[in-house]
Amino acid sequence: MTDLPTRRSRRLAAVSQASTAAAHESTGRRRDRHRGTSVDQRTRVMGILNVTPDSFSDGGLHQTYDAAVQHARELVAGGADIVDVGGESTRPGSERVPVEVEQERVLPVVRELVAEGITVSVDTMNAATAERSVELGAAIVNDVSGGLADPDMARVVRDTGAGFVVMHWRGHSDRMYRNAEYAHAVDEVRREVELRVAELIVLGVRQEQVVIDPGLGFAKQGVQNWEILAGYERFASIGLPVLVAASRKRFLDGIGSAAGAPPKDRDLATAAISLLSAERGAWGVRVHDPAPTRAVLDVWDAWRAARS
Ligand code: PMM
Repeated sequence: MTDLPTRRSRRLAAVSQASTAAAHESTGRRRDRHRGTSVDQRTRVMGILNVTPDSFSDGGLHQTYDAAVQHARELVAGGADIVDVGGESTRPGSERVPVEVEQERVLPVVRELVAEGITVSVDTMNAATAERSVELGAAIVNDVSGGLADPDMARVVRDTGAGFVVMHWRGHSDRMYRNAEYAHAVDEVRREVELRVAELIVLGVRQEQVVIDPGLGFAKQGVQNWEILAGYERFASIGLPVLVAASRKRFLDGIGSAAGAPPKDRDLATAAISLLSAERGAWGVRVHDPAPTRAVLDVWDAWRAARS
């Protein structure tokens, strides 16, 4: 932490201490026993709460405060360890929403969930939203741009000490697929993630704060997503915890469900990816419906517990 003199900075420093502890608690990590690829820790289930009118799978379903809080409780009842609250859709082609609108959507919900003792992550590309959310008690900032969309994000993460999900990103949703060109997707995504983390470390973010995410569906088309999943170990070998966020994404269409079926029919395929990710030691999986994922992870836990 830097030594900052203002009242606001002192408040941030207090938040920082609390949220660093919470982030380490929720990441299950301590500096001395951090192992990105270990399989002896439980994979966390991050339940998705989109307080948006237009997210690809659950847009409009949890748009009011009451509906959002209710759904968060359902996510926890279904087995979520963390609730990831977002107020801006990143679906392909979506436009940015004003930061005030995003904050009106997410901040009251973050406040309430924290008050209910739920571990909260805030899904935002805006530093101001991240900062307010952490002040309200969010433990983790989940930024699909890995801090690239807002030049102030690294400072907020550094000063608050929050956990930071750094996703692979090649630009905003309006040009997402134009950027999906790779000679070798795994090598290039890995290199870009590693570079982004190195930049963040230079900006003062601590390695212990970071979880990496290869960004399935973001500037990746069809089979490129499968290549990324099949290359899981290459991402894990960066040495940082990995979040896998495949839930209901388009590349799952027709696998475990009929081709063209609605996104919510992809939960079985999502759960299979959760299991394969857990088996490889993923830090967490981000899902719309925690129940099927929780079920397969419980099976995995029971399987491991019986090992002699
Ligand atoms: N995908 C979406 C939103 N946030 N965050 C992370 N870390 N990784 C993702 O792949 C990701 C994300 C896409 O929209 P959704 O909220 O409906 O899944």
